Amino acid sequence: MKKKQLIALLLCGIMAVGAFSGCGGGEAADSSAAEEKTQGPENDTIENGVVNGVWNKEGLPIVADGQEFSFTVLVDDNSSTGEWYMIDYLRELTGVDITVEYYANEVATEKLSLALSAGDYPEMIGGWLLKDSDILKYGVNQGIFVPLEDYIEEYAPNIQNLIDNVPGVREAITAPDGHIYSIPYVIDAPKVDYQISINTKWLENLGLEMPTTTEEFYNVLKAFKEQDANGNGDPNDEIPLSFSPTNKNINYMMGWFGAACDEYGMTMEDGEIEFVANTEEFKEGVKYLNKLYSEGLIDSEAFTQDSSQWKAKGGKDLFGASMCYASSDFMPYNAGEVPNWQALPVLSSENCSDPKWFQNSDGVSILRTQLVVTDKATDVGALMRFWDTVYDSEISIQIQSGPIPNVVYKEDDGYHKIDESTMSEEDKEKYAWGNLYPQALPKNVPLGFKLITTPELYDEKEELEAKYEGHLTGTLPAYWIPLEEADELSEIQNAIKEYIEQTVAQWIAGQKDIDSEWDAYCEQLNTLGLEEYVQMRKDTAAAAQEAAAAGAADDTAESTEEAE
Ligand SMILES: [Ca+2]
Repeated sequence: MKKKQLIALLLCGIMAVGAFSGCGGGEAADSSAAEEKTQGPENDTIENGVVNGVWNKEGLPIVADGQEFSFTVLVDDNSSTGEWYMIDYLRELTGVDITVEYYANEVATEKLSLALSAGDYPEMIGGWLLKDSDILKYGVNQGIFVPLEDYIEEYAPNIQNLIDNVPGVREAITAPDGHIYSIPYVIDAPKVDYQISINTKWLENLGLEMPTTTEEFYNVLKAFKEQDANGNGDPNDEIPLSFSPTNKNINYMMGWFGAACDEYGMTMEDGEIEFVANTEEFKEGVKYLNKLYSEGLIDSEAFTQDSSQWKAKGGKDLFGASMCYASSDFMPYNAGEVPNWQALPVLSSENCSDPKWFQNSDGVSILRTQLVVTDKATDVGALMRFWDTVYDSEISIQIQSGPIPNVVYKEDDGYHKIDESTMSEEDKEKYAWGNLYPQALPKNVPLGFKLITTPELYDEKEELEAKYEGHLTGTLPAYWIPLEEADELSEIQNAIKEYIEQTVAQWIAGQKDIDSEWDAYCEQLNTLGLEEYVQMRKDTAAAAQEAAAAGAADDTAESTEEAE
């Protein structure tokens, strides 16, 4: 570390002890950050394939004969023992002595915040501890987090492969200054996170067709309410429609009327970012749900229940339909079984023949705050080689599913799970998911990977995606809230979300009248800062794409000038 930077950090630490004053953004920190960015793999010495006299540029083990290399990563994890089977395995395989400093999430977050302000933090930080704003503050502004792109390119082909070949990764992880401060964690994600699932057994019991329009859905829910749809002899215990308490996602249903959006009212329309929670289409959707509610077709506890209440009712076969991640959330089924539940089609309505459902992802989630290197690291290249070993797909599969051959075995058609009944209780515990690896840390399970189990587990999302094809909004682009406005804009963002949520719930439940209050609602959104917020989303999305494009073009060029 540069001497000047060390002094800046020490001063910071002293200031932080004296008062909780903000640290950084100052001149000293900024200039040392720029200096740090001129460092890179070109400063490493390589002799006979050994880098900096300590580690092998290629192959395993990583640490050269007779040498030592160690580092510490701080992570949130709930392990009771601090023992992870695959961490031990990686130590042996690489020769790198990794120390995992772990605490439960809230404790770890607090420890990290104190450590950063005191200047006493480990070489790496991982898991769910950092936010976007931390990357901006400690990476872009203060240079405490180290730019990794050159090291990745030089020493980490598995990681570089994700950046180069998975669409959207480079855009998502490139910070506004064009640098990459984190190792990307790329995982499979369903295109649709929340859906309405409908009870096909109830449809069958009452001789009803799967509804395809809002009018048909209304009639089905009415039949569910009026008849003994679950067939238990009581015609009055049916709850036609409920919502998962964790994510009601009421705004997704507005897509039946032409205004599908997320909790902030944002969506994609013809490739453009738009706010639609103040449109006539949105209003029509709220009125439809109000009609369902007023006729007793929506769970009277929809806005108050907790997860256990929701699951208890679902488990007793009281739901005809529910917003959920998957029906197995409230009505579990075993491998080999097909549930009596299917995704409700994207419904068309009187004024909307091209209905949409909100699209959560393009099939992958790209997490960009899951693993960073700090300026305490003595040899960033060695760290990248360690994580590149973790990112070997077969090692990541074992991190995810269990070691080969103890739990997983490979055949020509892929990776299989061994028959669990042949495992001892001791092994089941030893190879349990949370005992394999601190699973908040990233890994690189190949996209689309499925561990083959016998019998097969039914995939609800597969059925959903086939049905929703052609009806998805497209995904909102990644963005960084500008650091200097982060507090203000985060506040606006939260205020808009809460206001929409609260008002819509009151309208649906009939506590307030939408027709007489609609104009005031639109007005209040503007007062909260809607225009400024939407402009920021549009600007930052464009900026994120530009930064990534510049980063890609810069790959082979010197990046030192840019950092000045
Ligand atoms: Ca009944």
